[in-house]
Order: sequence, then C-alpha cells, then structure tokens
Amino acid sequence: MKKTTKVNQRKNKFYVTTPIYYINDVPHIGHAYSTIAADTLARYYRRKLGKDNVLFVTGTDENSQKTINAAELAGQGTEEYTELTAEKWQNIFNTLDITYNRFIRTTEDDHKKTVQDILQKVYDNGDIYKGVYEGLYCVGHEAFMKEEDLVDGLCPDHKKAPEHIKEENWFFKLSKYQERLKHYILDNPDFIQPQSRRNEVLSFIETKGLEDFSISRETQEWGIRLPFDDSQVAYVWFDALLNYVTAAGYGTDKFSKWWPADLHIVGKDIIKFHCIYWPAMLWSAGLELPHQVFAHGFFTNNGEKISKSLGNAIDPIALVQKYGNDALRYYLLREITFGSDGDFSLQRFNEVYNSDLANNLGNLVSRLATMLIKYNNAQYNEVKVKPRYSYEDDIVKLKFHSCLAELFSWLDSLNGAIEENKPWELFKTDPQKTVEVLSGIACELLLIAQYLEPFLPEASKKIQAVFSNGTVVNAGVLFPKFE
Ligand code: ME8
Repeated sequence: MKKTTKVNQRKNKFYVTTPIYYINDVPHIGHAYSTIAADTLARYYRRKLGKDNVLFVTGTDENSQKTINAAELAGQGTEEYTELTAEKWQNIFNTLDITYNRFIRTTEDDHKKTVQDILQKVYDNGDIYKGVYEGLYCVGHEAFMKEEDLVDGLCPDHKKAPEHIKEENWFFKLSKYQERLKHYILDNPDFIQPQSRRNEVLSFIETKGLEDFSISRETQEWGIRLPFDDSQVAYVWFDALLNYVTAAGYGTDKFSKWWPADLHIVGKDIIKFHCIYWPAMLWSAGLELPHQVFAHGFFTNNGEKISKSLGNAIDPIALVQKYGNDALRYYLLREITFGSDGDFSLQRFNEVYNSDLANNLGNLVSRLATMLIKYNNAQYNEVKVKPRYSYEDDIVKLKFHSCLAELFSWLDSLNGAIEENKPWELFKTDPQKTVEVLSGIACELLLIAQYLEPFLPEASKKIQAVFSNGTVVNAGVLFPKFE
C-alpha cells in the first residue's frame, strides 16, 4: 500500500517555525532566507485555512556564550546588550514585512518555565545523569566537538581553535533513543526533507552512532538554571530547541491546538540538532514529534562563504530599500532551489529584477491597464478563467522555485498573447474582440496575482487594486527599472 505523506495528514492548522537566531550579529541574507520562506508558507496557509489557524514563529536565541562574548565586545552588560540586539532583529524583520505571530526570545519568562518544566520531566524519566565532560567546545557552533572534527586544530567552519573545557555536567541519554530514531526516520520518509538531508542523518546514525551529550554548563552564569541543580545553566541548544513548544503555548490550553509543529524550517548547518537531539528530547518529555524538518541549503556571496570575518555578509535591508521587499523575496525563492545551495550575486539580483519583475510582470500590468483605459473606458469584462497551473502541490512541498518559474512562464504567455493579438491594430477593425482579448488577459493576470500573494504580497495587492470588479485604474510603475 502506498504510504500517505505527512503533508496530507496535517490537521486543519499550520504551525511553522524558523531557527531562532543568535544575537551576536544583525541579520544577513541567510537569516532573511529562512524567515522569508517560512513567511511565504504562513501567508499561503492563512489564505487556505484562515488566519486563526496559522502560527508562524521566529525569534532570537539569547542564552548563549556568544551573547556574553558579544556584549563584552560591545562594552555592554549582557542584559542590556540582549535587549538592544533582540529589538534590532525584530525591527529588521518588521521592515522585511515578516508576518510572524510570535517573535520569541529565550529570555522570556514563559520560555524559562518551559525549559525548567521539561528538564524536570526528562530528569524524572531517568534520562539525565551526572558525568564529567572533558573536551572541546566551539563557541561559534555552541557545540561540543571532537578532535576528528577539526582541521589543523581549528573548527573548519569558524576557523578558531575550540576551547578545552573540563566540567562536571549533566548528560542526556541520547544513546537510548538511537534505534527508535532510526526506525522512525525510516518509517516516516517525510520527517526529514529534502531526501539528501534525510540520507545524511541516517548515515550519521549508522556510522557514528548516538552519544549522550552534556545538557548543562557549570561555568556559565547567563542562562536558564536547571530545576534540579541551580549551580548549572541549561546548555543553549537544549534551551533553544524548546522555544518551539513554548511558542505553541506549552502549559496552556492552546498547546493541543498547535503541537506538534507542522514544519521546522532550518538551514543545513543545524540538522543534527533538529533531527537527532530534538526528537529524542521530545520523546523523553512525552511529546509528539514535529511533522517535518526541512533543511535548506546555504548561500555563498559571489562564490564565497558568507561570514562576519570575511566582511561579505549581505544586508537585506539595503537591498529592500532600493528594490523593495517583493524583489528580495522573489530573488531568494526563485533563483535557488529550496533545499540546494546557491550563490547570491548583486549583479544577478539586478538582472533577475529587471527581466522578471520590471519587464515581465511590471510592464504587463501597466500596458494592460493603459490599453483597457484607452480602448474600453477603463472597464474589463469579468470572465471565468481556467488556471493553467495549479501551484498547490508545489507550494506545500516547498518547491518555491518551481511555483515561481511556472507562474512567470504563464505571465510570459500573457505577454505573448498581447504581441500576437496586437490590440492597437485589432481595435481599428474589431473593438469588441479587442475588449474580449484584453479582458481575458486581465482575468488571468488577476488569478496569477492571487497565486503570487504569498510570494510577492505587495505587487499582488497592487495588481488586485488596478483590476478590480471590472474597473481599471492607472497602474503606475510596479517595479522601476535599475541599470
Ligand atoms: O544556529 N545561507 O542560529 P544562527 C542560508 N541559534 N541560510 C543561512 C546562512 C547562509 N549563508 N547563514 C545562516 C543558530 N543561515 C541557532 C538556532 S534553533 C532552535 C537555534 C540561516 O544565528 C539558516 O537558517 O547561527 C541557519 O540554520 C540559521 O541561519 C543559523 O542561525
């Protein structure tokens, strides 16, 4: 029998999350990417299920060593730094018009309560024990590392030597869940997507095996105290992952509506935490697993890894100030297949903007509006049109790139229909046919505009205001061209 996918088994609600981001820096294009992808889905599901049935959560991961170090560097107290930086993140997401329902911060009281409650449950369940951790810790990753992970003694991602630490810590019995997790992943092909990441996780389990990990820090002051040992704070990943249940209303009657989450969108750098640690933690706490973890790829900037030290992080705000939010969303979701790695190039951004948004879409809207104003007194006939592409299947599978490719090739064909019919000539011989042709195109364009709403909310709204209830108003310039 064919297995039904988890996507079809979803309840009448949609709960989507992004990673919660470290606040040692301001958001760059990579953070915008995960967040815009989640926002696109949230907008799509709000239309489909109603706004009260969608929960979209993003936020900041604040209880980490990175925060302490960044505050020191900024010459601020940790708390002051945390407040200021979290506000910056939230403002930037507001400028990007991210329609989150909750911006969660891990320093909030309800989150502290969740972490302590779950730690106690896991402890009572016998899954936490005391041991000595002696080894390496990479602050960049906020993760324990092994000699074999290093290249020339350095963390290959952060190019820094990890700290050597020896602490008496509390450990979580991850090893206990190895077989259960392996079978779960095998039995639930949609749990980890895309397929390549699923294979990566399975091969990690098979070749490396799951080892217990330390879930507390003895020497760190900043963080959430363990309920059963207040001399230690929770390890930042144990704390951070639990944001997803806090934001779902853990401990309140809302929780049963939202949990389990439908989708965690993450970057490929953090799959081990989301696909190995997280399911085991949830099982130990007696909670259901999310339906899906989708790990997207990483961007480079003109072929180079984006990093603070290289000084090549792309500022999403500078881009939207020039090109607008829709342009950024379009480039990120159209240019790179969601799930694969991709490159960000300003030159390419400008090319794609001019050809697809300014020419293909923008020109079509203004030409069509101008012709209907001229040839039919700003009126069009409302005719029923058949969708040439049903994008539902693609969008629920996060195939954003295909959705936009198909919708824009549909727009191409509408531009083609104008060229073929030459309304400016046709009008001289057959005004009625001219109106029919232009009305048909306007109605198809309106349908496309509705489909585009989750991707290009501003343009979609404008198009629906230009052609509305049989009347046309001047479109102005939707996307000004840039050299
Ligand atoms: O890992 N390309 O936070 P973080 C694409 N706090 N996406 C990128 C990217 C790039 N070059 N760079 C970053 C953490 N990202 C933890 C998460 S969740 C419980 C805790 C995105 O600030 C991508 O989503 O390092 C990646 O997974 C995330 O930012 C890492 O953000």
